[in-house]
Amino acid sequence: MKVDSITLHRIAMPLVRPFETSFGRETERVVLLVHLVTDVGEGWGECVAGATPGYSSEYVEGCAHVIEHHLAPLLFGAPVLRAADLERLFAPVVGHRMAKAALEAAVLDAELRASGTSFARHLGAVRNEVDCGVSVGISPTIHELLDEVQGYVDAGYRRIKLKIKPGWDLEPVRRVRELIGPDAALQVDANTAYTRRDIPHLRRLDASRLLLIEQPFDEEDIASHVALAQAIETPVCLDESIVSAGVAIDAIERGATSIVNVKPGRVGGYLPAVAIHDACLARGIPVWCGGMLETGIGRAMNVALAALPGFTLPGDTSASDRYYAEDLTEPFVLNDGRLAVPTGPGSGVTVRTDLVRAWAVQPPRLLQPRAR
Ligand code: SMG
Ligand code: MG
Repeated sequence: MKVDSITLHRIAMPLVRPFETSFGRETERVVLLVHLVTDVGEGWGECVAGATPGYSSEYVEGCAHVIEHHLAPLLFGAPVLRAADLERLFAPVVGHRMAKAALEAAVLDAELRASGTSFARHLGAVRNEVDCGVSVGISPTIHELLDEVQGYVDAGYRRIKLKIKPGWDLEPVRRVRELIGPDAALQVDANTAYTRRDIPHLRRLDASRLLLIEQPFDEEDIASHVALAQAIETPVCLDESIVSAGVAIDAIERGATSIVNVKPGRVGGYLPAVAIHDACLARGIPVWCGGMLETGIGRAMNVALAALPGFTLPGDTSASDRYYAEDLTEPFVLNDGRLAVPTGPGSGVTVRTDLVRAWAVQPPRLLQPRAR
């Protein structure tokens, strides 16, 4: 394959309700989309970076810059391009995994559409639908939290994840456990809001019989996660810390994580995500698919990934209407707490270019090779 052009689209989509985590509150999602035109057809990719570097060091404008000035020239310069070669092709650019993942998704989409293969088939999916969980933000009051959770339980979600932070942890978690009953799957995500000094406090979460506690400490602080895992009964699950298969294996071997959240954007793409899945499967470590409030484009690909055999826990792969009144593709609709894995070529979904235009916050940026 040869890439003829890359168009970067910046759009903003209003969220159906604000999403608050330990690091901030979002009312809309600003999304960077990548549209490739190649000699074999077109492909779309979605970048999971946020508008600001509040969750990760990457953010929309940084990703757009590194794509335009550093990654696109590598793509245009490749004599024969294959998605499987991208990790090596992009190796001269250090980090910037979310930007790389957006391009990888678009290259994979174009390649698989051209060969008539679905993401699911290509990645190694073994299921045609996946169990879905939902991630519930920090609420202004416990009453509103319980209302929101009840709505998701009624909708059929198979697992609830609560965002926690110091001052919003033991009591909301206890009340939600009380609401949903002792057998319902419940987990928490701190997005690095605690420090090692909080271990005695976090141990008190054991009483709520959680499936796991996700990323309580700084992403570079593996040692504190080891200390917590030794002190607590609740399994510790890393998210932000896991940026590659090597880091995942190291964290597992050190006892920092006994379950892994796999997010393609965080690890540089779907193929690196499959490598982490494989490493975890080989070590008996369950994985689940994380979410970054994706539009239908990223959601389609995530749902395909979540259908691999090692994804044994429900993911943050919620239905489109949990995030958006209108999605960028045909909507993903929950059926008995599950989403169907798309079967069509590539991502299997169709991007509504009318909405890409209508929701644009900047004119599209067209990138082309200088000369061939
Ligand atoms: O896509 O449903 C979703 C969001 C899931 O909680 C979610 N993601 O750390 O796991 C996480 C957070 C990060 C998103 S904040 C931009
Ligand atoms: Mg997380």
